[in-house]
Amino acid sequence: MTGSQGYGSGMNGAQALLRTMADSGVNVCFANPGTSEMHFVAALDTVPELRGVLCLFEGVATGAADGYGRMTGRPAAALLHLGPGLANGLANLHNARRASTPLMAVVGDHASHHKRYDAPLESDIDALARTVSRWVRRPARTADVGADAAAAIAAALTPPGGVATLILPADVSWSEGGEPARPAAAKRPSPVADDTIRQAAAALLSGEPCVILLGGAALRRPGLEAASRLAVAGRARMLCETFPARLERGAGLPAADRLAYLAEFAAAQLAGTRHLILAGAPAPVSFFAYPGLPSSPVPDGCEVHKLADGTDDVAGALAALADLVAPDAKPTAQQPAAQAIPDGDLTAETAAGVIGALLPEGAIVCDEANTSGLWLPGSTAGAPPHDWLTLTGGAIGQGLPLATGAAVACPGRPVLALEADGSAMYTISALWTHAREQLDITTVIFSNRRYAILGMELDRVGATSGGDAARDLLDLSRPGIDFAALASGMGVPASRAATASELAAQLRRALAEPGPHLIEAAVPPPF
Ligand SMILES: Cc1ncc(C[n+]2csc(CCOP(=O)(O)OP(=O)(O)O)c2C)c(N)n1
Repeated sequence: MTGSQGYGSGMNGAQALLRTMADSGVNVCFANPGTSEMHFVAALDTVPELRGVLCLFEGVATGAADGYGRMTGRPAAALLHLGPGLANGLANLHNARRASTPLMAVVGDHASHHKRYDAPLESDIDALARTVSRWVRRPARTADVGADAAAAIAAALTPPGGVATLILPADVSWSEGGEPARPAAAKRPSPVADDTIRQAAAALLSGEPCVILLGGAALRRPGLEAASRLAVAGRARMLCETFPARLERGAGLPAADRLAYLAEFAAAQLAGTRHLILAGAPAPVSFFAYPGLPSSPVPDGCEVHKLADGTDDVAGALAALADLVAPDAKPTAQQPAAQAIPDGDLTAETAAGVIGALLPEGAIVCDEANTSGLWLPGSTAGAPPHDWLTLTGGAIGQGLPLATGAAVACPGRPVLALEADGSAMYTISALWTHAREQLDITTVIFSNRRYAILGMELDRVGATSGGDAARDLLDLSRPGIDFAALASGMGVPASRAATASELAAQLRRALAEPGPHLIEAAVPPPF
């Protein structure tokens, strides 16, 4: 049989699926299973190369698979229970889609003959899956499961990467006749046409103000260094997309400022630009519409050139462009900057100072600090080299799950989850998985007891009549949330810091000890 590896008979659909996944390099499954996935669960014992990681909410499983995919470039699986399980996982699948993360969602469904009875968990799984997936398939026969799984993994890996969803009917899973399949070849990024590179070169040589906007794969060292050559030669300023999936930064790497979240600030960063060259980033747009403000921060009269998108070899295109217009330029490197540990009151700014001073080499930072994160880019710029992962799709509740997946992906590296309190509460049960798997994750909760950003947005959208009732809906102080108690209740050692020096002492200790920790940093809202 095509694709069969000669395992012979005696395998059910689930066993063929797991065998295919492991053979195709899917080695981790973040799971929250139910009855329809029991054969998948049972098959884990027959395929030891596939590690199951239990998550207590589907949004944790999907966010963890996102973090894993961002750090390895390979898909993890998220195992979800029918439509409601998928629905619980959708927000973080949305973030994964925005991050272009390779990810395989496996959603169990009722047995084919059971569907027409409209049992309580019956729903339109395919429709839900399509909102976030680039590929959706439900094998109709057990013999197809292996080949469909291999196709799903290839689809997830097709540049720039995305979510592929395999919907697995219970009877297809439990029936005998499964056929494992060989890995299907995934496409590679395409080389950028010479003409496109020449057009970008002409813009850079025009003498008019140019900005090169970097995103996706351009934010790793080779892309950053090629873009830096353009900047050094005075051909363009380099900027980074607002919410990168994974940005390599710190001492020894070229520094790229991120385009601001607030449209007015982004417009100021782009003011006067005549050529905006997109290298792995989409054209920038304002996160929201505001009365009287434009949706795009790109100035009038600025020409937008697409050098490369996520399907292209963006680093190769940047290097070719640099060879054309900046042949002798060498990339710059951010100098190490030793930070003094700040003293006194704990604020978002002093907390950022502490984190900048103590950030260990090779750290993976999962940044969902929201308004408390304003000072982090500055305070960590000269820290030892690290990766910075952000909230790509704006759906909060991502940081703790993302850290879970990053830590599973990179067991030798320290992971720092920098979390705003409101966002942390969406997927707080991720802490239980941090403890269960003994992941080396230090979580810092910026406990400002508000939805602070929404207080600002209330004014910015012109909802000025907002009074006490409106402000009350953005308040998290009644009752105050005791994050240290929540964490220790889930097996994560925790503490609370009320001053900058307490934060420094607790962070030092947490980073020095293996395994998970949580520090609740009591900070006032920045505005
Ligand atoms: C899934 C999802 N639900 C709701 C929102 C709307 N929202 C945006 S920011 C925010 C509150 C953020 O508060 P917190 O995480 O505490 O950060 P802070 O603004 O205080 O820094 C909410 C509810 C969202 N972005 N995503």
